[in-house]
Amino acid sequence: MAVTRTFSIIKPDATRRNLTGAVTKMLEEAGLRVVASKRIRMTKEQAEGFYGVHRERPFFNDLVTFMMSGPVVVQVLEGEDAVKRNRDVMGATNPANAEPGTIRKELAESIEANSVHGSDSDENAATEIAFFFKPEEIVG
Ligand code: YYY
Ligand code: MG
Repeated sequence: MAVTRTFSIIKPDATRRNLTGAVTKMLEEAGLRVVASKRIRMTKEQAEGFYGVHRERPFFNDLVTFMMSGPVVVQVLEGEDAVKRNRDVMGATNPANAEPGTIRKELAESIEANSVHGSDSDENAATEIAFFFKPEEIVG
Protein backbone atom coordinates (compact mmCIF):
# COMPACT_ATOMS: atom_id res chain seq x y z
CA MET A 1 0.00 0.00 0.00
CA ALA A 2 1.24 3.47 -0.85
CA VAL A 3 1.97 6.25 1.60
CA THR A 4 -0.41 9.09 0.70
CA ARG A 5 -1.72 12.32 2.18
CA THR A 6 -5.13 13.54 3.25
CA PHE A 7 -6.59 16.76 4.60
CA SER A 8 -8.15 17.06 8.06
CA ILE A 9 -9.94 19.78 10.01
CA ILE A 10 -10.44 19.73 13.77
CA LYS A 11 -13.74 21.60 13.89
CA PRO A 12 -14.91 24.40 16.26
CA ASP A 13 -16.84 22.08 18.60
CA ALA A 14 -13.61 20.18 19.29
CA THR A 15 -11.31 23.20 19.71
CA ARG A 16 -13.92 24.82 22.01
CA ARG A 17 -13.85 21.75 24.28
CA ASN A 18 -10.01 21.70 24.24
CA LEU A 19 -9.92 18.41 22.31
CA THR A 20 -7.22 19.30 19.74
CA GLY A 21 -4.77 16.98 21.47
CA ALA A 22 -7.30 14.20 22.00
CA VAL A 23 -8.28 14.22 18.32
CA THR A 24 -4.66 14.36 17.17
CA LYS A 25 -3.77 11.45 19.46
CA MET A 26 -6.49 9.31 17.88
CA LEU A 27 -5.25 10.23 14.40
CA GLU A 28 -1.67 9.34 15.36
CA GLU A 29 -2.72 6.09 16.99
CA ALA A 30 -4.50 5.21 13.73
CA GLY A 31 -1.14 5.39 11.94
CA LEU A 32 -1.39 8.92 10.57
CA ARG A 33 1.39 11.49 10.90
CA VAL A 34 0.70 15.24 11.10
CA VAL A 35 2.99 16.77 8.44
CA ALA A 36 1.37 20.23 8.50
CA SER A 37 -0.86 21.96 11.04
CA LYS A 38 -2.17 25.44 11.74
CA ARG A 39 -4.90 26.93 13.89
CA ILE A 40 -7.00 29.46 12.00
CA ARG A 41 -10.32 31.24 12.13
CA MET A 42 -12.09 30.47 8.85
CA THR A 43 -13.43 33.41 6.87
CA LYS A 44 -16.87 33.23 5.26
CA GLU A 45 -15.15 33.01 1.86
CA GLN A 46 -13.02 30.08 3.00
CA ALA A 47 -15.92 28.20 4.59
CA GLU A 48 -18.20 28.72 1.58
CA GLY A 49 -15.45 27.86 -0.88
CA PHE A 50 -14.30 24.79 1.01
CA TYR A 51 -17.82 23.36 1.29
CA GLY A 52 -18.91 24.65 -2.15
CA VAL A 53 -19.92 21.12 -3.23
CA HIS A 54 -22.70 21.28 -0.58
CA ARG A 55 -23.98 24.74 -1.63
CA GLU A 56 -27.42 23.45 -2.67
CA ARG A 57 -27.91 21.29 0.43
CA PRO A 58 -30.37 22.44 3.14
CA PHE A 59 -27.66 22.39 5.82
CA PHE A 60 -25.19 24.59 3.86
CA ASN A 61 -25.76 27.93 5.63
CA ASP A 62 -25.73 26.37 9.09
CA LEU A 63 -22.57 24.44 8.21
CA VAL A 64 -20.76 27.58 7.05
CA THR A 65 -21.86 29.48 10.18
CA PHE A 66 -20.70 26.60 12.37
CA MET A 67 -17.28 26.39 10.67
CA MET A 68 -16.79 30.11 11.38
CA SER A 69 -18.00 29.88 15.00
CA GLY A 70 -14.57 29.27 16.52
CA PRO A 71 -10.99 28.32 15.72
CA VAL A 72 -10.27 25.26 13.61
CA VAL A 73 -7.05 23.31 13.16
CA VAL A 74 -6.30 22.44 9.54
CA GLN A 75 -3.89 19.55 9.06
CA VAL A 76 -2.21 17.48 6.41
CA LEU A 77 -1.97 13.82 7.45
CA GLU A 78 0.36 11.25 5.93
CA GLY A 79 0.20 7.49 6.14
CA GLU A 80 -0.50 4.29 4.27
CA ASP A 81 -3.77 4.75 2.38
CA ALA A 82 -4.27 8.00 4.31
CA VAL A 83 -7.73 8.96 2.97
CA LYS A 84 -9.34 5.66 3.97
CA ARG A 85 -7.34 5.35 7.18
CA ASN A 86 -8.56 8.79 8.26
CA ARG A 87 -12.19 8.16 7.23
CA ASP A 88 -12.11 4.90 9.22
CA VAL A 89 -10.89 6.56 12.44
CA MET A 90 -13.29 9.51 11.96
CA GLY A 91 -16.40 7.32 11.85
CA ALA A 92 -19.77 8.03 10.24
CA THR A 93 -20.89 11.62 9.55
CA ASN A 94 -23.64 11.29 12.16
CA PRO A 95 -21.97 10.36 15.47
CA ALA A 96 -25.10 8.37 16.41
CA ASN A 97 -24.19 5.97 13.57
CA ALA A 98 -20.43 5.91 14.19
CA GLU A 99 -18.61 2.81 15.42
CA PRO A 100 -17.22 2.71 18.97
CA GLY A 101 -13.60 3.85 19.09
CA THR A 102 -13.99 6.35 16.28
CA ILE A 103 -13.41 10.07 16.82
CA ARG A 104 -17.00 10.99 16.05
CA LYS A 105 -18.47 8.31 18.32
CA GLU A 106 -16.20 9.12 21.23
CA LEU A 107 -15.97 12.91 20.92
CA ALA A 108 -18.54 14.48 18.56
CA GLU A 109 -21.68 16.32 19.67
CA SER A 110 -24.05 16.06 16.69
CA ILE A 111 -24.21 15.56 12.92
CA GLU A 112 -23.25 19.23 12.46
CA ALA A 113 -20.81 19.55 15.36
CA ASN A 114 -19.04 16.33 14.42
CA SER A 115 -15.51 17.34 15.44
CA VAL A 116 -13.55 16.45 12.29
CA HIS A 117 -13.43 16.78 8.53
CA GLY A 118 -11.57 14.33 6.32
CA SER A 119 -11.11 14.24 2.55
CA ASP A 120 -13.12 11.55 0.75
CA SER A 121 -10.75 10.83 -2.17
CA ASP A 122 -7.11 11.30 -3.16
CA GLU A 123 -8.18 13.88 -5.73
CA ASN A 124 -10.20 15.92 -3.23
CA ALA A 125 -7.37 15.59 -0.69
CA ALA A 126 -4.97 17.27 -3.11
CA THR A 127 -7.47 20.07 -3.81
CA GLU A 128 -8.25 20.61 -0.12
CA ILE A 129 -4.57 20.58 0.92
CA ALA A 130 -3.81 23.23 -1.73
CA PHE A 131 -6.79 25.30 -0.50
CA PHE A 132 -5.14 25.84 2.90
CA PHE A 133 -1.42 25.10 2.59
CA LYS A 134 1.53 26.26 0.54
CA PRO A 135 3.89 23.41 -0.42
CA GLU A 136 6.63 24.76 1.89
CA GLU A 137 4.28 24.57 4.90
CA ILE A 138 4.15 20.77 4.56
CA VAL A 139 7.14 19.03 6.13
CA GLY A 140 7.07 15.29 5.65
O1 YYY B 1 -17.60 13.86 4.75
P1 YYY B 1 -18.43 14.05 5.98
O2 YYY B 1 -17.98 15.19 6.84
O3 YYY B 1 -18.58 12.78 6.77
O4 YYY B 1 -19.94 14.39 5.51
P2 YYY B 1 -20.48 15.21 4.24
O5 YYY B 1 -21.65 14.45 3.70
O6 YYY B 1 -19.36 15.52 3.29
O7 YYY B 1 -21.03 16.55 4.88
C1 YYY B 1 -20.15 17.60 5.26
C2 YYY B 1 -20.57 18.13 6.60
O8 YYY B 1 -21.85 18.73 6.51
C3 YYY B 1 -20.71 17.09 7.71
O9 YYY B 1 -19.47 16.76 8.31
C4 YYY B 1 -21.63 17.79 8.66
C5 YYY B 1 -22.54 18.59 7.75
N1 YYY B 1 -23.83 17.91 7.53
C6 YYY B 1 -24.94 18.35 8.25
O10 YYY B 1 -24.81 19.29 9.06
N2 YYY B 1 -26.14 17.73 8.07
C7 YYY B 1 -26.27 16.71 7.21
N3 YYY B 1 -27.46 16.12 7.06
C8 YYY B 1 -25.16 16.25 6.46
C9 YYY B 1 -23.95 16.88 6.65
MG1 MG C 1 -17.39 15.02 3.07
